Amino acid sequence: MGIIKDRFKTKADEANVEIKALLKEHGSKKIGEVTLAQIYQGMRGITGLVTETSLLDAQEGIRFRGYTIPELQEKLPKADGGSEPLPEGLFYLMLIGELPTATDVSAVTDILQRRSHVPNHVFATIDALPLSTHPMTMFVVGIMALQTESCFAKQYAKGLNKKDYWSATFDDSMDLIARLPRIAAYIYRRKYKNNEHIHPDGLLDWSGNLAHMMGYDDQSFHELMRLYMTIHADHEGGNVSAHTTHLVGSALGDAYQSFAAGMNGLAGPLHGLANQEVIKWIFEMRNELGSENPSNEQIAEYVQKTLASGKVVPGYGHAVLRKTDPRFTAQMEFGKKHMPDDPLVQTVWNIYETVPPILQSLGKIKNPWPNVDAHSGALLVHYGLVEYEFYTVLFGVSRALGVLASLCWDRALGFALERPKSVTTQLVKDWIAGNGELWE
Ligand code: NMX
Ligand code: MLT
Repeated sequence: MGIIKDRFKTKADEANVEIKALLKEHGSKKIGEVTLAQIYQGMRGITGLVTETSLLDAQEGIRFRGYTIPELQEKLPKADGGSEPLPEGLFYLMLIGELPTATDVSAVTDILQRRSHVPNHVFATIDALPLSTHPMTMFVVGIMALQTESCFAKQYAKGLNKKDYWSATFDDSMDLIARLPRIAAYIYRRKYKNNEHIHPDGLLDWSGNLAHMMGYDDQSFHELMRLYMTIHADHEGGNVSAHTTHLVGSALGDAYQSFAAGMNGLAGPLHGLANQEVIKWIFEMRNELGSENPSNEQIAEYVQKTLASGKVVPGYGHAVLRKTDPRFTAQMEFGKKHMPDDPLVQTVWNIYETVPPILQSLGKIKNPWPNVDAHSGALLVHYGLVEYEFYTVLFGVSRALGVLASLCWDRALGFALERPKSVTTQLVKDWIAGNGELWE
């Protein structure tokens, strides 16, 4: 086994012993109550999953293995001459549970470079789709075409011992993460750059290489990609993409099937597609107003119009967070450092001043503050990446780091098939009338 895989196995063995003892002693303790409203309203606030890689605090935002985003920016190793963390380091942290050294990060980068070959049939499968296909559809199709390479599926078909599930899942996860930048860049160049492709550069880091293959070699864009791939990687286990990956994996779907399912979840406009929706919404507002610099009053009017037409204001609100998303703040800091005078970035900041009081005044929105998607597109547009339908693919490449690290943990900890109980409204009515129960 490789050094990273050995370390993962040691950590997983320790965790298994610890969790067994914990459940033996405390397994029957109650952790909360569930109201009827919660089961009709998206299971908000019901603790029902264990995800080791990160934890979300409603006020403070995400912590990856205990570290906030500013702490990651300070503590994780950087590329030579760079100041943003290398996402390979965050992957190591999520997988192993300890901060990596620069040598550990190089080891991850080396593994990902060595495993990055994408077989030709994957490109041919993507090529079979019409050019008008949404990039997220191409991405999912590409991932599923790659499923032919699954070690887990092949080994399971031959007869795989339960104790070895984690090992094949680990190999699949590494392979898949290594190959995603090539698939994403292929989709980008095929759809938007005349199908003219750029070879990978074996000397670059994982996200630097993605930027390079897409055709962006500005060092400050490489820095943006490193930050982008770090902050989008994980958001604990209950979000749609993480939860879906975990759910499909719980039926022993391999990493390709599980991640592709998660990516279909990310492609929804209330989840990852919101990053394209934000820029589309701002471009439409600028078009309608005929101005690149709408005033706060004009923005407020446009927001009211959006709400009056029964649409959400994209990039605002969150199912768990109750404050400005620290991922928004990290991107705002990047904007202040690299492009403080960019009119689109300034518009994003003006929207930040304008939208929260309006949403707050409606009285029903639990979080009027911006989430990660409110800012990301404007930074990409600054570097010329204006094709906003592609943005969710970038989110997806990053999200692989968190959900696949988690999938490795799911298999290593022997997590069970996920199968919650559902009920009918008739059963609810019977229960209210005093007949029967809603639980077993
Ligand atoms: N604009 C307009 N209305 C909103 C917004 C918003 N940004 N956010 C919430 N609401 C509405 C929501 O639709 C619901 O209305 P109704 O009762 O009529 O159905 C009401 O406010 C209460 O919703 P909440 O409980 O505050 O939010 P919930 O947890 O249901 O939904 C989101 C969370 C993220 C789905 C919601 O805030 C939203 O639709 N935001 C815009 C889309 C977005 O930015 N999504 C990206 C999330 C981050 N990500 O990357 O995944
Ligand atoms: C995410 O990054 O997954 C989103 O913020 C959505 C969520 O956490 O529910």
